[in-house]
Amino acid sequence: MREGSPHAPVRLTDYQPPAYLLDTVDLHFQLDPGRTRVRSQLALRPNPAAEEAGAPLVLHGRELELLRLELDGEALTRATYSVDAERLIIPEVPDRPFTLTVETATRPEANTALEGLYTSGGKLCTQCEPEGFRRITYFPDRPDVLACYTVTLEAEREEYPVLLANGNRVAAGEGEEGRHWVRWEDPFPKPSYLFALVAGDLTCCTDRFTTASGREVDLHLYTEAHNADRADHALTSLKQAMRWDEETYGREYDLDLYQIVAVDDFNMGAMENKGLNLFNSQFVLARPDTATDADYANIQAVVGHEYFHNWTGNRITCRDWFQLSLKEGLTVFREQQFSAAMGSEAVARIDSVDRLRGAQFPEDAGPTAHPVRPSEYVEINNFYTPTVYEKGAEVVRMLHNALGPEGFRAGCDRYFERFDGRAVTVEDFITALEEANDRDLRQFRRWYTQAGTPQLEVRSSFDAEAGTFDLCVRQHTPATPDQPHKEPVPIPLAMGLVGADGADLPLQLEGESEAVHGTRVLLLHYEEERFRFTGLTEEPIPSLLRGFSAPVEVDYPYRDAELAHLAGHDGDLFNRWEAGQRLARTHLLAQAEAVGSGGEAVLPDPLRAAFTRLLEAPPADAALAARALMLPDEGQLAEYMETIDPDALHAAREAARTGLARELRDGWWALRDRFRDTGPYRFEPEAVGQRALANTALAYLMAEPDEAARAACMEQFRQADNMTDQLAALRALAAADVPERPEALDAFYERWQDDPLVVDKWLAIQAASPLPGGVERVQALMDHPAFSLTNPNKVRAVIGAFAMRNPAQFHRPDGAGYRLLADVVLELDGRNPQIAARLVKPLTRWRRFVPEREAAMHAELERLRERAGSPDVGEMVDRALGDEGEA
Ligand code: 0A1
Ligand code: ZN
Repeated sequence: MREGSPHAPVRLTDYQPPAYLLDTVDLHFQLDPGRTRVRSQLALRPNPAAEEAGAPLVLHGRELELLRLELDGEALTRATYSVDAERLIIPEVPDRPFTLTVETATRPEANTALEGLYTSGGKLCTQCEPEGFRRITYFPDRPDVLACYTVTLEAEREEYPVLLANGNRVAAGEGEEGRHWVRWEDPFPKPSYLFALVAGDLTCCTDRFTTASGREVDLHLYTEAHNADRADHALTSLKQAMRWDEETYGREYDLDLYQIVAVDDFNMGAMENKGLNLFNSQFVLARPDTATDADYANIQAVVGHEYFHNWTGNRITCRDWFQLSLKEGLTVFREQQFSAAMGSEAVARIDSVDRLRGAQFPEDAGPTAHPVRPSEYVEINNFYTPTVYEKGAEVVRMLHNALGPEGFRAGCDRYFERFDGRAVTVEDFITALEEANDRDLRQFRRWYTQAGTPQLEVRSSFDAEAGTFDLCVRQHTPATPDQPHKEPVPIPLAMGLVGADGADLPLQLEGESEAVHGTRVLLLHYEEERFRFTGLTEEPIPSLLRGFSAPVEVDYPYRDAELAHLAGHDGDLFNRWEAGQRLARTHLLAQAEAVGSGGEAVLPDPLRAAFTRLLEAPPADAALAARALMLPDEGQLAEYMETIDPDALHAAREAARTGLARELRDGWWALRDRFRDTGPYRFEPEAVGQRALANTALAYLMAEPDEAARAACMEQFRQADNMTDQLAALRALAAADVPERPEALDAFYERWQDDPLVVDKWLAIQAASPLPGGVERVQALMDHPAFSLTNPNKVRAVIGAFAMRNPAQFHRPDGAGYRLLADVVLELDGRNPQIAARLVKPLTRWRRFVPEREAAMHAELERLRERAGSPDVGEMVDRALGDEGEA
């Protein structure tokens, strides 16, 4: 049980430069899964920039066995240092360069937290960001201490024929008793969080890349032998990313070797360790029959993301963890640009905005809201959030749009030049942009320090006689924890005025001598601003926030006909999609309200009309068409309800979905027939879009599963030569109460039971199925031999899918869903607190729900507060309970 609040927060304002600098690190690992010995030699010297001279030397360390400690070759006696659960402190060290030798032991096999050195599927591997290195040896484990590493790995040859670390392989040899060793040298100074090693029996898939300046880079992707035929797509993606970064940012890769290793047990998606990326196998392995289009797209994005970190994160790193978004926001933005360049720009934008609104907007509106650059934390692992990543990327995007592509590139050039090899702050990045563009971005900095999603209230009036159209725009950011009062932020509002024929009208503001054609950006600075457009001969429809030009919520009283017009004609493809979503949202919320007051939900007429039009003339880009034909999900709709009633929302959405299925049946069949056959599997935008469209049609047909639909679905399930189509059929069957359901689920498991990544899909589909009995289904899945609490992918597939993608079942009125989630959190709390803490998230929004759900969620949070021991879960629960948490 946690007593009071034993974990003191770390504050940005307490930052102090390190008292000692590190020039080189020489590490020697005697690898063994049971007990690994680590000898470390640190070449240290006092930091001339330190606040005080002669400060104690503080090294971090956790769960380590200390075997030896020497300073300049002399053993330190017990009286000359102190050591506790978190730190080793040597109060007196020389006032000149000195060498510290530390020998420690750790137990990789017993490491269930998957931070530091651990085992995964017979391999030994590491995860050091953010504070995992301190579980390997005593060390100044902070990102502003950079050093050059030499690493010698020694292990049994038979079990661990492959020994990898960062940088270049410089030597190797035989040891005694069947052991061997390999030495690696990384010429680039790096912080400890970018250290990595891997030891195991791995197959190497190779490729090559010639950089723009003509250097040859070896690309090595390591997998287990049976997965060697799943490496092609990741290697292709890596080469695309390398080329793209050269062309777009002028950034070349800097080592002669780039290594990627796939591991099955991984807390996150992937990790950008210098020259040796570690990937959750989910984000690297793909073959058409085992991976879906979504997997292919994710792999391309994540491979790109980790590669882009080489400059934004590794060459230039973060001074402290408050600056996390300096590397993550910027890298997600670069990843988004890359994904857009590899496919359809509008679709890429829709998908990233969907992620932002699905996860970040709710976070920003709840008790765990925090600024892109937080000012304090208890457990930094809790701050790898949608706000730091996705909102951080939106802030960089606004800077990009404000400066223009050339200005932004010039600013980035300046940033790379000025700060290469250093650990810096968000402030340094913005200053580089300002200087290169001779611009003042002072007000812009607020986006980093102020939490909450700004609400833009836009009102208009048209004066036919004068030919003027007035827009009044007010911004307001709701209060968030610890930030009751908000300042206005600069908001680039990209907009256009759409005429009756669907074309953009000329935009001429009062006082301007010329009109602008197409989109223009109104830069908002104040709480309220007014704009008068002149020279209009017809009443326009405003198309606001084109391309989602800022991470804000727009409130404008659109009429149905206006939204329908925009959905059909807006020149901005993002807003064309957005108009359809807004129309659907308005009506689904109205239906939910009706259900809440005892009525019955129906398919609203404007929705039927909109879908009829879409089915008659779908947008030319099939992927875009597929997204336009999807109703906003319950999670997103919930955000717009005053008080969330999950049952009413589910009933309203189901009524619309089944209504569309029933009433537009011929249209769905025709759509499916038209786009079904995409030939042999290829991951290309057009084929991906067509599969998405045909499978959207199948999902609607299965929403009202008559015999023909069931037969077609089963046929697709059996005949599909790719996982995208097979899984789409299985998902539709798993969501329907039809006799084919168990048959298909069993056949799928039978076929794929030896393939963990495919089994994850099988688990997730069942956990996310809205059919009644969700809690019992999840309990049964947890008892299934395929499930394991020690593998984060399995936990995410079952518990994550249930709690985050199955609102109808998770929010069961008796609270059984909440209880189940809290039970799992408690089981994981002592083993893998990072994963446990992430699962608390859905409960943190308890205050938004109807009273009985609110009470049931609250009760589970109280139980967690009583029983959970980790600071990770403790911090999440305390924040969720707010003031009550401090009692
Ligand atoms: N820097 C990685 C994300 C990451 C963070 C923490 C991890 O383990 C605790 C692992 C990966 C990225 O942004 O890709
Ligand atoms: Zn990242």
